[in-house]
Amino acid sequence: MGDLNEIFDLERKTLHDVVQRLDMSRRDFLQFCSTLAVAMGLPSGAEAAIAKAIETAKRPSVIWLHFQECTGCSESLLRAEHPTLDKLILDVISLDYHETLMAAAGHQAEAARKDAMKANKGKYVLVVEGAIPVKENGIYCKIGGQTAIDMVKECAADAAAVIAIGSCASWGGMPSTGPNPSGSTGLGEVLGKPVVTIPGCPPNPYNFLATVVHFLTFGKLPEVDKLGRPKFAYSRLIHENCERRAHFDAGRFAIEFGDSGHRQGYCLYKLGCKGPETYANCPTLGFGDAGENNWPVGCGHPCIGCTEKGVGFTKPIHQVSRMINVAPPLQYPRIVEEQGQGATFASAAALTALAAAAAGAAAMLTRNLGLSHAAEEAQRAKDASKAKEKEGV
Ligand code: FSX
Ligand code: SF4
Ligand code: F3S
Repeated sequence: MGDLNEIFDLERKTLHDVVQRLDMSRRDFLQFCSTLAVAMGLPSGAEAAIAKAIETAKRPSVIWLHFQECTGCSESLLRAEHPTLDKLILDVISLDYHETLMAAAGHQAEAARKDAMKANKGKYVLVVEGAIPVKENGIYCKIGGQTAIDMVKECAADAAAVIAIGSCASWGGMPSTGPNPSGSTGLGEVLGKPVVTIPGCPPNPYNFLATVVHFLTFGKLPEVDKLGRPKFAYSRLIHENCERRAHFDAGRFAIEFGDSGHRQGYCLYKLGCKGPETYANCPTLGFGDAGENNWPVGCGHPCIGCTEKGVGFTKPIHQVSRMINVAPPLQYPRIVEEQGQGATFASAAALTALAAAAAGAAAMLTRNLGLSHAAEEAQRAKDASKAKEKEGV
């Protein structure tokens, strides 16, 4: 790690240069480096190493390919404000080929790609956006007469690092939704080896930036989970960090869009929120630099599980989520017994019976949550009358 004081030294020409080019104050630049360090879960002092890498490291050449997608990944990057993408292109990466952003077209564009590959052989970063169709030898997606399959294999052969950006490139995403007529799939499957994936539709631009800066700072890509996702961004369930979690725990749910629960910001579980089975840092990072709570659930829409293979674009949006590791409590004990209603043997027995029923039916909690409110109330009444029967009332 570098020495923070060295980086903070205003007299250093390089830092002065970099903040000039980024059009940021020195304080904002260092704050940007700290934010990235925190986002990556790096220890204190890492911000200095990041600042130094951005300041001095040679910008890696990036070749960015587009296949079956909506260009939302690039769009979300263009919405990153601190710093903006154009400044990042100049100062952090050298974007040598990007069909949407480059001025060149046709043969000129293809020549730019080949030149960048040749000049940076073994050193460039390949970023792939969009799914790759594999049916009929990949004829459903061609660029310059070359199939996506061939182009991606050609570009990956001499890349120093390969990153799949967005859910489409990570595992097929939206284009792979059934019946998937073109056989759309993810980059790793086509290359036959694991790649770093930054899923999300679109992905959070800071997760991509942090991954690239990690490569720049440490010369390697960050640690990933079994699906290739950087652990710093995808190791926690959305449900664990959601601001509506207290409502979930308290059993307060929006039942319909626009109902009073929805308007009061209650939990969206019963509207099909997939936060309980989706790993991503959306609640903590937010999107679009538009202030707090700017993420799907924060805006009142259930998470559709866009970062999660087998959930996003696979499960119906209204279907209730699988609970991976957190079941909501069915009830809490009263802290203070109500006045004049001391516990009797009969009520203690009833509580024991209820507790046993609750414990034995832990798996049913999840199922119960999927029931409509009316059905749930009916279920509760039934359980209560059963308990009374046992009590002999
Ligand atoms: Fe779109 Fe990217 Fe979704 Fe896919 O993002 S935002 S369809 S993940 O490949 O352009
Ligand atoms: Fe948040 Fe969704 Fe979990 Fe409710 S179910 S707490 S809205 S992530
Ligand atoms: Fe996607 Fe859910 Fe985050 S829909 S953007 S993973 S909140």
